[in-house]
Amino acid sequence: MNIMLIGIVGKPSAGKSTFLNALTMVGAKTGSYPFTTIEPNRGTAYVRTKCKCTELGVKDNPRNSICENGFRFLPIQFLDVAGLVPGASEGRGLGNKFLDDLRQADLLIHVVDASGSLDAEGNQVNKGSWDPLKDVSFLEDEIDSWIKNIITRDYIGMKKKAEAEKIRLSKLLTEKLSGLKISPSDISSSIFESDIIDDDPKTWDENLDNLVTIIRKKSKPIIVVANKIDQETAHENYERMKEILKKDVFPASALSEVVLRSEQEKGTISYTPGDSDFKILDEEKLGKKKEILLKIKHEILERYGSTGIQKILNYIVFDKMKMIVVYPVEDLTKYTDKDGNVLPDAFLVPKGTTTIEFAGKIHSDFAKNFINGQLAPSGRRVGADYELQNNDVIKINAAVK
Ligand SMILES: Nc1nc2c(ncn2[C@@H]2O[C@H](COP(=O)(O)OP(=O)(O)OP(=O)(O)O)[C@@H](O)[C@H]2O)c(=O)[nH]1
Ligand SMILES: [Mg+2]
Repeated sequence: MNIMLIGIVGKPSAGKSTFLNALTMVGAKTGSYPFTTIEPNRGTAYVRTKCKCTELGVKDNPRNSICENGFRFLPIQFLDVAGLVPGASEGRGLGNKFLDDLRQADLLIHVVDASGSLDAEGNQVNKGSWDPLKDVSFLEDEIDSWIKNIITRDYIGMKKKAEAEKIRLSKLLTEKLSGLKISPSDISSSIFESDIIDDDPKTWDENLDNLVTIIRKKSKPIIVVANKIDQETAHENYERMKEILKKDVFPASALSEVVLRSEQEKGTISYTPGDSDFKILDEEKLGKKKEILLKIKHEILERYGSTGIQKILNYIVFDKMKMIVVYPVEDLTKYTDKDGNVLPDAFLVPKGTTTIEFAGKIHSDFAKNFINGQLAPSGRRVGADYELQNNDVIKINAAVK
């Protein structure tokens, strides 16, 4: 089953690699100079959900995920790319290379320096002198230009081919954009929402920009992170961003999360990502760091409820992408796989996924030879079109061929 891939984007020095480290502790290189990252960094982060094991009263043996204190942590892939500067889609900075790294992303996290202390190219300027809202519109424009360039590179040829071979332009467009993880249904609904009439080329020319924006919003939704919220100039900017953008803006301090997680790893504090507090365990070993931690406690955790990092991840997966958790099993009474592992796998699938679609994701043969599904613990049989519910434990029955 494909794991969700989220791209981390933004201008140089906004804190993208720090954000990845905060989520994953992979140790990506960070620095206060632009283009610290050149080759993309990958990492795995985990969303936290209540594990089914508590409800069923069993001790589980997770394989594809982690269970801790009754919480299931499910993996999500992250890609932290090089900084984006104006004109990137035309090849400036590290240009298209970075954009091409994002082809497979399901969603983008735009890390913004909310303190307003970096110019468009990521160079330090006076604190608060740059308006971070400019970064938001600029990034959307760059992604649009990137998609549009891919289409227009061969637009005339595409139109000629459509006319000569009597193929719909939308079909050729779908082929062209298939490498960008843009689904045929996103493309057809985008065409529907624009003023394009599929077999009238003139309407395509007039509405292409609009179409590209609609496609981008559907296929690469963007969540804005108002990072460096620990800086004094950041809060006001964040409030303004929230007011103007209305949704999908979150305050965060990636650096604070990195500090908390590394102290937790050293054993000086006890802290669970997403929590609004921590406990000091070893004051002596902590030494001078105690001051920094207390500052994080008062200025970030108490003010915003958390560092923002884990909250953003959960928002993306469960609210924005509307994913649910499903546990496939072989044995309906013991909730085990064929090797006796209890609740071994927990998968994130989009809400609305049917039993047969789920079967196909586990194994293509399961979908081909599908008989029905059975829910645990009730044993209730469900058909191919049953829409899976969050926390369903299901056995797929397939004919043995
Ligand atoms: N105060 C503060 N500083 C931060 C925060 N997040 C990152 N930084 C600092 O910002 C600088 C840039 O961070 P990086 O994570 O390297 O930025 P990047 O976006 O990956 O930069 P490039 O790879 O050059 O594009 C570093 O000095 C970080 O320590 C934060 O939440 N608060
Ligand atoms: Mg970086």
